[in-house]
Amino acid sequence: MTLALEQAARGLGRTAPNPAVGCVVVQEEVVVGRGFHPRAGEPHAEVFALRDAGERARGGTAYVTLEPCSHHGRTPPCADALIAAGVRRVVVAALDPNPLVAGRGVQRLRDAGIEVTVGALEAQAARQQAGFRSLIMRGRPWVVAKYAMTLDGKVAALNESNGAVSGSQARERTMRWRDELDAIAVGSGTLGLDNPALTTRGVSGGRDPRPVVFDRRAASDPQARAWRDGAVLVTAPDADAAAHEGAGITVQRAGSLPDALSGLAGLGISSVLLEGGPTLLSAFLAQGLVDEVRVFLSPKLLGAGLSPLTGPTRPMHEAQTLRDVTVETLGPDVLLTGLLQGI
Ligand code: AOF
Ligand code: ZN
Repeated sequence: MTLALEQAARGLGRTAPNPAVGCVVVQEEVVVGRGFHPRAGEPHAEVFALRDAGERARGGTAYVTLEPCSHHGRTPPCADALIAAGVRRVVVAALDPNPLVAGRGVQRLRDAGIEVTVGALEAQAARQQAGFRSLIMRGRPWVVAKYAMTLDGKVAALNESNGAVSGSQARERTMRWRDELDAIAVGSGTLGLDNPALTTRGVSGGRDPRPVVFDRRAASDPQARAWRDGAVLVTAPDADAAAHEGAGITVQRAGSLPDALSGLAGLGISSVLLEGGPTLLSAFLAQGLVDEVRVFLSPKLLGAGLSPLTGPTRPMHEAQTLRDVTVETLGPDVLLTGLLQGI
């Protein structure tokens, strides 16, 4: 299943609104087929793995990171493909929450006499499929907040916006996330101060996330670097966005952040990397709209500086506390991640 998850990861950032799914076919303890879902509309992971395995799939075991589908969508049911290939056993990481599947895939396999096990590396799979699961179960994208701060908790020096906080390995990791998530979001403040490109750089075979700019008044410069193909302006229902519309930018009107997120879901965006700044992040956090946090801590001290959040303050016993925390060192920096919502 670890190999299947690695296969699935190759589709991250490319499959929305579908999940990234991987499949590995094993015959007598030898891997004979590998596959992953490359993008919505193309065949599912099982089809590629079965093609790769050919006749060697007969009597073998298929490891799939998501329950094989039982419905005719843009592609025919994977459960039927596994049955036709003569697979003897199927190991599934996570059930498919899609109401069109939801257990029917497993049932179909069992009805055909195939032995099915569910739950292998389920937590890892669910986290990998967080965007898809969030779209299906909540009608909004999975939101990952990312920032880098100094040891004294500052994201920037005062009156300076472009000084990098963390080192090159942290930067490489951030670029990988940009490659893996559907969209990257910033507030109008960050757009105005930094004029960020919001692209993926230095990742081989990488692709850029869709830029999303939260700008309630539609006052941001329509010539800013972020406004490339596919960019989205999220603005108030009554804002004058004529200049942005004229520049070919997709304008998403919303009266609240939850509405904005449903709007992004409607555009097929299943995951969002929230990259700045403090005002936008504070608003998302205050409304319980951040699902996952990824923070780099760098061994630097600034004294006075900009905090990652603007408030409001909470008493310690009401602090928003991450679960499933991981800690990793990246050169001199520490990466801490955790969840604020379940998947
Ligand atoms: C699988 N294997 O690799 C994926 C699955 O429109 P379609 O035909 O692509 O179907 C999309 C649905 O299929 C999607 O919402 C999810 O329920 C499932 N995705 N299933 O067996 C795969 N990507
Ligand atoms: Zn399928």
